[in-house]
Amino acid sequence: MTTARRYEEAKERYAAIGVDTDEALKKLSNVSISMHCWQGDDVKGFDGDGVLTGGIQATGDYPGRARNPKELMADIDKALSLIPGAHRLNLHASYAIFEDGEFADRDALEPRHFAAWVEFAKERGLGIDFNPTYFSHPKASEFTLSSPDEEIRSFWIRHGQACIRIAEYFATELGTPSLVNIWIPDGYKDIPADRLSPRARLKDSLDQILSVDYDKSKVYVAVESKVFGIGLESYTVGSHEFYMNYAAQKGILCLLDNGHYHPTEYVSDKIPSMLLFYDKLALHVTRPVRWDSDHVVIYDDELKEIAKEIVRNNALDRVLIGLDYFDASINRIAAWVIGMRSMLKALLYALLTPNEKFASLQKEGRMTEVMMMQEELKFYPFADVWDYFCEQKKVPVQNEWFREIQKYESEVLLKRK
Ligand code: RNT
Ligand code: ZN
Repeated sequence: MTTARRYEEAKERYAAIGVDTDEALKKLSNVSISMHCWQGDDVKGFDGDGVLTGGIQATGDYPGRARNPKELMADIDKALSLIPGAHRLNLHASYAIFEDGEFADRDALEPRHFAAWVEFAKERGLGIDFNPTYFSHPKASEFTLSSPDEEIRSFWIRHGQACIRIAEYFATELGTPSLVNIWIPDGYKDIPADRLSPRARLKDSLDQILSVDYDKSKVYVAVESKVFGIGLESYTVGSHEFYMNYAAQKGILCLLDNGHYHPTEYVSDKIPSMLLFYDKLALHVTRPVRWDSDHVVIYDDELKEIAKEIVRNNALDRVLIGLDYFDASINRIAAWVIGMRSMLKALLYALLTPNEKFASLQKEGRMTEVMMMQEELKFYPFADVWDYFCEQKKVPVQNEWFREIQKYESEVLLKRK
């Protein structure tokens, strides 16, 4: 049976429970996910020795890592060609591209160091989001924005300010706002004597970063909290409460990374609360396995719950979805494709749910029916709608995309020695 025929049958089944599949696909078409460049090279970047610090880890040594801007761009292109829809690129400051012999330290970065990325994005119609890089740098060996060393702290404040200017340049050039997400690794391995002072310094540093004059309709600044990092297990300066209060007071965004909470705590449950108090919310979607391991995003229960909270609260235009993981143990381009396709699938699943009907059943206390229908829905012909979407967007349907990966691996990746 053709994909179109299967779609027609699925459409009828969904229509019978009040779900319009055409409408769902239209909404899905408008969704842009920010794809993180750092999956392509194990978070090494181009401006240093490539040693990843900051209490995060990319493990594995699968062949074919992108070693320079040209290779990374080619790999991103390959990935995007296998992902349905129009998306965005998420860059880190450490991915600055320097012309021959030139070098600028993180506090001296300028828009022109990202001109090649803008050109790349323009040609492909991508927006760009941005992240200051507060790790993998000699001045980040201990603390950054919360450093007691004023010289180090001001270096990193200047870095944050530089990143806002660069993001404004992205937004202006590309005609779409740029999210600047601030995450710092600062913390202590063991029980600190003073929990307040580092946070007071972080607060002051953020104030100084935000004091630069920037266009708030072009640049959205977000802060990303964390519970702990490797080697920093006892205390994290940028905790959830710290940033949630800071963001609320300053009118900036919170970014929730679902690997950054206690293992029994769910970001899906936090989304509606955030939506009641903030105009916009940013996400780093990842998959924590026992810790903040940043495994590839797959179509699992929490991903589906996250997607449901975005969709059924009509927040597709208020939640800025970005992915954040780095798996070096498998084909890195496949890792991107699986994560991006999984995120889109989860959103589609949520769009194909009779959300209003479920909400009214809940209101009437008919929770047995809610459970029954939620279980029945799992076996509706969801895959037929997804396949049709891929076909419409002219990307390979089902596992056909993997053939492209195999070809690229043997023709390109395995030659990178
Ligand atoms: C680290 C944070 C942060 C990084 C990226 C590379 O725990 O999740 O977002 O993963 O910025
Ligand atoms: Zn993150």
